[in-house]
Amino acid sequence: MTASAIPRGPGATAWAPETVTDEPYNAQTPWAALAEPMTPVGAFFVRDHFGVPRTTPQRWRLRLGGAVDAPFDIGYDELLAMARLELDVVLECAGNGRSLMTPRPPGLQWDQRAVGCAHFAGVPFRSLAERARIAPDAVEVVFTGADSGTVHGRPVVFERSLPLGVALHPDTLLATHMNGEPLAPEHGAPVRLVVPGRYAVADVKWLVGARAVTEPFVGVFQAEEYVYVASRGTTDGPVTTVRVKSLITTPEPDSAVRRGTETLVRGRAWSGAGVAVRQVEVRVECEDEEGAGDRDWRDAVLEVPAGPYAWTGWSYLWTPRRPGQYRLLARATDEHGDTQPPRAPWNAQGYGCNPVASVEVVVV
Ligand SMILES: Nc1nc2c(c(=O)[nH]1)N[C@H]1C(S)=C(S)[C@@H](COP(=O)(O)O)O[C@H]1N2
Ligand SMILES: [Mo]
Repeated sequence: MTASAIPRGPGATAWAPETVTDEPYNAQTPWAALAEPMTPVGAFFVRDHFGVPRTTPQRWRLRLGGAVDAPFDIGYDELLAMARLELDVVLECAGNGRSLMTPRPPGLQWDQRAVGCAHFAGVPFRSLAERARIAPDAVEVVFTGADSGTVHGRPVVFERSLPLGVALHPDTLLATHMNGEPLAPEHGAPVRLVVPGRYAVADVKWLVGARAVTEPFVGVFQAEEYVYVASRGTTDGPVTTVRVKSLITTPEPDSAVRRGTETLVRGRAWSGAGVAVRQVEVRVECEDEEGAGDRDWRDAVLEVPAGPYAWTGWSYLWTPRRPGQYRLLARATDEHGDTQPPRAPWNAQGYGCNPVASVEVVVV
């Protein structure tokens, strides 16, 4: 998918994300926008911990330092002049779907829509790291945002680290553009990190610093928040790779479908770290009448994704026979054989919630 295929112009401003909290501003992607192959910027979910720090491309500088031989600063124009890379990437908040967990963990009560897929353009971080010459004993790179605030009563700057191998991956991007436009303020203008296939907390917005470190970083957003705690079925530790997941985008939840009408059930599926979606299955359950629904899982038709880090569109043709209350279920499996579990794998902070997708509709 190219940036030019993204609907823009007057219609683009009609999109607005659905507010979850006002201060700081957090919002999820509306259902209609999730039906688009690339999520319009104006509809893309927003996750801010401290609010938007304002800067301009003219004033912006990025400092590369820490355990490096040749620390340096770089400005926006110089960054734009470097060799560029374009990638379609799914961004998903690690807390996406938290409201589906029982008992409900504290935190933002996202439903399933703290997710979007966009076309990013920028410069691989690796190009800058080569110039700085990272020391041989460095183990991680800490990325610093321009935003700060108070967490657990302590002053904190937004910082996250990546293992050296991930930071230096050729697709780890210092993004300047999203869907063909310079980054919007709420999405990290002028430069943010985009780490394909990792939960989006890795994608530090309003990036102003990157420093190599010789000991693992233990900042608040690394070692206290965005950590699996008391996980059922998985080991504890910081959130990393995105888990395989799907979303049913049409019909929308609680909508009405006509009996006897061919209905195209549609959705999206994705997994982490460039791992392809191999299969999406759909199941239709009727809640009113025993046996009226189709209790088997059936294969959906997969579209070809725009790239290794983009989501996969899928569809399934359904003709409801009887009126009643129905539940549509979707289950994605990736090429590693990982599949969505029937129930959310619970953990205390509510991360990595990837149960089978479900939508309730009424057949009239
Ligand atoms: N500097 C900074 N970067 C940040 C955050 C933040 O609060 N400050 N939030 C992170 C989280 S938790 C997510 S899910 C993504 C959300 O990116 P978006 O708002 O562009 O959708 O940004 C990440 N990068
Ligand atoms: Mo997030």
